Amino acid sequence: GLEAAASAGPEALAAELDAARSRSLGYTDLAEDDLLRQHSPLMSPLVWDLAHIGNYEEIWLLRALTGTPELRPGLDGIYDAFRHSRASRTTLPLLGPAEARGYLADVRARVLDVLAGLDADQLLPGSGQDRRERLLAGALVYGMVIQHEHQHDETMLATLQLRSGPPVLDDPGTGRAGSAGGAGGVVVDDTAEVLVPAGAFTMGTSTDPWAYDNERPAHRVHLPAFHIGRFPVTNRAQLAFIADGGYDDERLWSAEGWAWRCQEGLTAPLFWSRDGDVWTRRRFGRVEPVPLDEPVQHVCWYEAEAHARWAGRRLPTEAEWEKACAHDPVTGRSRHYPWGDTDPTSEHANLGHGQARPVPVGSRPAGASPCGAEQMIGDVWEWTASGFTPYSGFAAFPYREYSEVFYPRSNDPARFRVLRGGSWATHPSAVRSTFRNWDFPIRRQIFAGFRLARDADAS
Ligand code: AVJ
Ligand code: FE
Repeated sequence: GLEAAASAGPEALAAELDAARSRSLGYTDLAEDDLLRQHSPLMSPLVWDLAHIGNYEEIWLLRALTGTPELRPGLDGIYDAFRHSRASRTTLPLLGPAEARGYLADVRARVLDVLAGLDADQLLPGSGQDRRERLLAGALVYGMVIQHEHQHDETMLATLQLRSGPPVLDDPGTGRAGSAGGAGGVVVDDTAEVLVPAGAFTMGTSTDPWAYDNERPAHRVHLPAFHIGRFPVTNRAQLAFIADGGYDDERLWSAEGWAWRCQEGLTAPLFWSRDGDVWTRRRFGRVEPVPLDEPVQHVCWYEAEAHARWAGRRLPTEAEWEKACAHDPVTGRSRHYPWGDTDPTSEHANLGHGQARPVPVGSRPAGASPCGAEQMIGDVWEWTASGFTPYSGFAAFPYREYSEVFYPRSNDPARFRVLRGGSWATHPSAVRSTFRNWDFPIRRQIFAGFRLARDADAS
């Protein structure tokens, strides 16, 4: 895992960099047209993501660490995510696929030289005060770049899911997920809840060297008792919501949600269609019946909110989600992952594209948190009720554009909603109990579902 890589020094970091690169190159091993085309106005052309990954690595692991000049002047402007909307990126003078791969390889060769010249001591957590020392402490800047590449890999998977036409990706893990019920064929109650008693817990972290600025600092949060779903909401439950007219019942939706539902004509999760009495979903170019026991994905925040209201529940706040995921009432500590502090394995969590879909609820009992919530890490990102706001004591580091520019503005108090827990497409090194993701409440192309909650004293 990442912390282990940081403490193991340069060779382990090189291996993590290499693993991320294999993934990026695997997802872009496609025909030129598939790389250059805009598969959806919501997404960049894949060749933009690819060179952006290299440009980010150049900026942080070469220029910020060693002060080297730009390798190819002009690229920063093209690959600055804030300068150009995703929809406009095909009009830029992008590097072509071969050029982009060459640029990535050039950057990486230099990065490995720099890394090999570092002293393992410089990568120890907590040493040093100047900017370069702070970037190196705990290998923070390497963690940032490795996680960044994996985040774009997940984004590229979302692009490939939006792509129309016959499949271009292998379908990993087929047959291993099982489709009927939980572990070993045991059918679980997918609407089961667990209780989280009232009390304080530690939210966020001040010590994890690879945590982003928005996860800091650690702080105590007191919460009243609440119930939370043992599992994420399943396709079975989403079908019941559909069958009960949930998409047509204005009373279940917020005003903005209803306006959006009407404008877009939403009737089911993205990629679903009805074929007579059977609901199917398109998954990376393959059409298959909707599997009842899998967590629902490709729903926006507004759909999640309407479903929760229909179920007589609500979305958990971000603090509730993190307490249910991480708080250990025996030690009083918060865990790095629900099951403890050890790195995720496939027994604990469905992460890292081991399979190209969520696994059925009940399939990862070894990953349960102390309160008994399962599949909090992996499978689907989970929408929370909370807007993306800074924790008290937040300090942007090492750059404002990772988190700070996404916080609320006075004229726009809740632009982004927080998602937690990672998806099947998230690499294990890019998620943990404290990790915060965010997106607009209308977004459905991300691998996102939700979990339900309610106050403990309400029934
Ligand atoms: C944290 C996933 C919202 O993809 O927009 C990638 C991560 N930041 N490049 C995003 C990110 C810069 C970010 N999310
Ligand atoms: Fe980026």
